[in-house]
Amino acid sequence: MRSWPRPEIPLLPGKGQIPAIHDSALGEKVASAQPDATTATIYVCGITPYDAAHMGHAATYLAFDLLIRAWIDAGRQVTYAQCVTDVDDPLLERAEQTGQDWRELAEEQTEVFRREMASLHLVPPDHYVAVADIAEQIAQAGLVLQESGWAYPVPVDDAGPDLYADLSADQLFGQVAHLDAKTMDELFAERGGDPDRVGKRHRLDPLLWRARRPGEPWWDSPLGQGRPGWHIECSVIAASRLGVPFDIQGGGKDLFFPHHEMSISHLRGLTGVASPVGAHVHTGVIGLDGTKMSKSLGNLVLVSDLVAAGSPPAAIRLALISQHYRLDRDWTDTLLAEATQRLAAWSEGLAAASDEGVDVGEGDPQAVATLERMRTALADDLDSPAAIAAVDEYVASGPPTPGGVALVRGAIGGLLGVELG
Ligand code: 5CA
Ligand code: ZN
Repeated sequence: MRSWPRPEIPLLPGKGQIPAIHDSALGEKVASAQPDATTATIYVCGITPYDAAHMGHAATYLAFDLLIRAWIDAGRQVTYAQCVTDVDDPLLERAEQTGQDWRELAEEQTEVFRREMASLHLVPPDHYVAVADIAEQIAQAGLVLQESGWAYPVPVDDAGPDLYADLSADQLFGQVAHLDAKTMDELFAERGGDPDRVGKRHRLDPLLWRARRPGEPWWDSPLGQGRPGWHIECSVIAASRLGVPFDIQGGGKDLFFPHHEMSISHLRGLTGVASPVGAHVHTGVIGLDGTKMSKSLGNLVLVSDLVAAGSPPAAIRLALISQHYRLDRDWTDTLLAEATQRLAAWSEGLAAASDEGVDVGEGDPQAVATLERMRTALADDLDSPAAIAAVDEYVASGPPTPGGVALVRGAIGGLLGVELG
């Protein structure tokens, strides 16, 4: 489906490094892309579009945007895929409650999200894929899993059957989250699973295909009429748009179990590749007054509301990246006020008027050093606070040269995605 417009990304002199990134499955930093490849590939779990994007969503997508920008700066071609989970219980329930057609609700909220992502200057995915558009392809994948003994039917009265993955087929299951059986069971129940469904072989086995039920959306498919389960959508989109192995599987921390554990397991079943993902990357949780910001709780600060209230998107962006992406942290007015102040200081200190015709960076070793510090910081698990500190110091160090201004403005725009006024 349609993505959003691509922001302009200034090209910088020299070359950045491929970032090391914290792999949450290994618990250590690894190279975020293959050393000898020309491309880098990333799958980031997309939104379930039943409400506008909040600061938690924005922070998560911004983290991966920093990585993509660092890859581009390192000279890589990037292929980026993201889903839209437009066929899912919470969305269907919301549509039911409000009497809105579920497709209309999904399209409306996806459009709000596109606008927000564009206003925050996020690089758009090359493959932006709605589940409703690939339901049949997902069923086909379910059939492949069933034929190879990785999935089994569970009968349904007056319909069906449903199809479930058989996790016992996957010898490597559990290696993303490394959780004990009790915790897996609890998290599975908490996060959309159905441990008590009668007829399953194991409580954790996840749904792949749900047979048509009255009043629910359905598609014709090789598995009969029905709709896709959750985790398999991400496996199918990643495998078909990126191929395996791909470099990064990304999302918020709340997705590491069961979602990423399950979708990687499905990928193994579909492709036979033991390690279909280079690194699992998870972002910290954004909260409000100490509680996770979430659509289901309703404690939201929306990007669109802040922009409507007059906050420049660049300040929102700078506020969200002023802390490290893996930190659980609160969104606060103070954070935004500090970023607004910083943006003003940068814009004033790096006024662009006189940079025309100047060789970028020439005669300003401090600006060149600032760019290198920013690159080094971002190459170390996307340390955006350290990259921002490097700019702060440059701006505070006195009147810069015109060439230095051009270089540092370019670095701020290209690496941090912040455009100065
Ligand atoms: N559609 C699924 C993924 S396939 C989904 O989780 N959708 S979502 O709309 O609930 O979340 C979209 C992304 O935002 C996910 O990566 C999720 O982990 C992340 N996210 C949601 N809430 C927060 C939060 N409070 N802080 C940080 N990230 C969050
Ligand atoms: Zn996902």
